[in-house]
Amino acid sequence: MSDLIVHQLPGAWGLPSISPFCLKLDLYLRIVDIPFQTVVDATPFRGPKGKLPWIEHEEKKIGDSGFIIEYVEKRFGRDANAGLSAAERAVSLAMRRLIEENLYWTMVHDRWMVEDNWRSFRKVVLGGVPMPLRLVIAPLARRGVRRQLQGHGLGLHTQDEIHAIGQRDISALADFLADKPFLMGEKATEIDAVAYGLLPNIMQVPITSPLKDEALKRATANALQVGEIPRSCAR
Ligand SMILES: N[C@@H](CCC(=O)N[C@@H](CS)C(=O)NCC(=O)O)C(=O)O
Repeated sequence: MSDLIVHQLPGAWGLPSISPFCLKLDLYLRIVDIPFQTVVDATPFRGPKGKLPWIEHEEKKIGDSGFIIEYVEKRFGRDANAGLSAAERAVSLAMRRLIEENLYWTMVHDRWMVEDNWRSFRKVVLGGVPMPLRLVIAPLARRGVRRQLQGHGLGLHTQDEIHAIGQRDISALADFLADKPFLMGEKATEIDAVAYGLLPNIMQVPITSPLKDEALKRATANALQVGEIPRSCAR
């Protein structure tokens, strides 16, 4: 049994985790073939950064999927980006920022701020919190997310503007992928874990969203298909 323990948010809708960052780490560890155990946390508060995912390994607790991947690379001597040139690594990093620092927040807006979506999503995201505590936590958590969205800047835009921003990101990703099997070419690299942590969390979620519509529209044209990376990385 592996001594690498990954704490993550629960799964739903056929996904191992409803958190893009948790799903990213899950996929990354499969790409570099490192065994791990998962522990499902109902809330992110226990982690060293107060967010999920986080890991426990050899007495260490590490938060943030990016730092965890750096740690894993050093500790296990694996690098999913090994075959990439410096320029390709730079492109991959820029793409990662687009997905994690921008597109991610448009998804957060859709789940937490769009009234109809929130009504169904809150039962899933807070599903591990017992009643009646969940009723108390739900509006507080939502207020916290609203503040994060405003601090980011995205939350200052109208809903239509936010959707247009997210759709442009999805379209850019689909254009970049084009007819390649993976984003950087023939092999899965870190950026595939990043992208396929987030995209199924948009496409496979039973909510109404122009982001989902855009992703599904583009998915028919190329490999942006739900489950493509998990299948090809399955241990
Ligand atoms: N930069 C972090 C982001 C992690 C993150 O935002 N996780 C979300 C779940 S998708 C979370 O725990 N949010 C709780 C909060 O912000 O209070 C990473 O790469 O791990």
